[in-house]
This record gives sequence, structure tokens and C-alpha cells, in this order.
Amino acid sequence: MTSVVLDAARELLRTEGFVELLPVILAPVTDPLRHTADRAVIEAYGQRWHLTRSMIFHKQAAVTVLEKIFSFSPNVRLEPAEWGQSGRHLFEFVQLDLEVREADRNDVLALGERLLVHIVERVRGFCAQELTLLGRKLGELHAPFPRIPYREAEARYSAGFEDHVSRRAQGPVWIVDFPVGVREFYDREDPSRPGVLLDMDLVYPAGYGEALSGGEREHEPHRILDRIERQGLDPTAYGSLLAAARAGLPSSAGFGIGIERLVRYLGGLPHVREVRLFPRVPGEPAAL
Ligand code: ASN
Repeated sequence: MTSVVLDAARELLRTEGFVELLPVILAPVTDPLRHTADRAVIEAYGQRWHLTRSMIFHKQAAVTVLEKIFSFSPNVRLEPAEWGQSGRHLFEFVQLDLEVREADRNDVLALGERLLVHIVERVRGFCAQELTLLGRKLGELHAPFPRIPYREAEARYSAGFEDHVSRRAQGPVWIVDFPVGVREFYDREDPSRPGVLLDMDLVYPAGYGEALSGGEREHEPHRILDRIERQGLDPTAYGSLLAAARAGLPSSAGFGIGIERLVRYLGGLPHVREVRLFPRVPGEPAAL
């Protein structure tokens, strides 16, 4: 099923004019993330290299030369050992990470919907036997998916609301407009609504949880620096990003969708470990 998902994603994206990039595995700077405990770093050639936690900064730089890009990008995120039981976490996973120059959030929301609708259609067509074997009834998806602003979801279900939204939903649901304090500095703050980000998550139904994160990006150097400082991060650690922004990063929007979580949802599997032959589960030793 995973290879059908990869083929279907490539098919749609190539039809829409996207160029596939080979992934970046090591970089002087990577996604800071808001939630991850430990950093995976190696020393080589007198320098520290971060294992990619997402290709966000490379995506922003890539759209200076190519309008629409995507990559199947391996990410390493050293999450707490207890998260190994969540069903949703591997410390090495692959995300389909994409970015579009001069796009806004609505453009990439609609793209995310086309992508999921297409993948589900292909999986229903090509994986009928596997779905039967798994006892999985996978219905068609219908776009547009509903959108709930973060503050509204929080007021309705309080903290940890993504799980509530996911358990109650009949189909995928967008959560939009995250507050500035809970997300990374590269998500663009709405110039007309300070404190609110032009970003989104997609949540799968039936308790499968978070599918996708993305949004519009901060691309102007003074705004990136301001956000880095407001988050209490060290600007010198992001010197190469700031230099790229001073040289000129275009406005862009994009998202990343986790492949193992997507296949888990499509197949109705209990844990993302089932999707990989060699799963890397937080807190568990690996056989090979
Ligand atoms: N891929 C995500 C994005 O495009 C970032 C992430 O994975 N943290 O916004």
C-alpha cells in the first residue's frame, strides 16, 4: 500500500507541475520544532550537522529557483520514549514535504485536499485486496474538508483538543489559525491579525490524529529575526537562514504530510510501526 501511496502522490504532483527534489539528510541548521526534546547532531569535517527534522528551510530556499517542489524526506526526531506507545510516533519517518512559491494558505489547503482525495481513490482502486484482508472499509473522501479555528476548537474541547476533534470527526478536518506561541517561527503571522498564524494542521478522523502541518512562511529577514527573538532562540544558530532571507526568499506556502501516518490511517492499522519493515520506535531497541 505504501508504494501505491507514493506513486499516487507523485502522479498528482507531477501533473500539477511539481519538481521532485532528492532529500537533504544533514544540514548546519534544521527545523527547531516546538515539542521535540533532543537534537540528533553529528560532528564531521570540523562542523556540527543536524539530522533533518524537516526540510522547511531548504524548501523555502528551493522555491527561489523552482516554483513548485516536493521531496519524500526522511526526518529524525528524538521524541520522548513514552511516545513510542502513542501509535503515531517513529523517531525516523518520512514526510512528503512540499512548497509553492507565491502561494497562500488557501492554495495549499486546496492542494492538500486534491492530494488526499487522489491518494484515497488510488488506494481504493489498487489495494482492494489488502483493504479486505485488513478488514478496512475506506470510503471516498469529499473536499472541501471542514475548517475549525484553533481558538474555537480549544474553547470547545480544551487542551489536547486534536484528539477530541479526530475521534469525533467523520472525515479529515482542518485546524487553522494557530496562536503565535504554540508554533515555529517560520509560520507566517497574519499582518492583519497579530498573534494569529496563517497556518494549518489536518487531522484524520476516527482517532488517527494529526496528518499534516503547514502554512504560509515568514520570508522577510526582519520578520524572521523578530520571531526568532520572540521565541527566545539564538539568532546566530539561524545565521544561514537569515543570510538566505537577506539575499531574497520569495513568499511561499507549503506543508508536510507524514507517510507512515497516512498509510496507518488508510489501512486502519493500530500503530505506525506496522507501516515500516524496520521501524524506529521511541524507547524500543531495533532488531536490524
Ligand atoms: N513540513 C512542515 C511544514 O511544511 C514542517 C514540519 O514538519 N515541522 O510546515
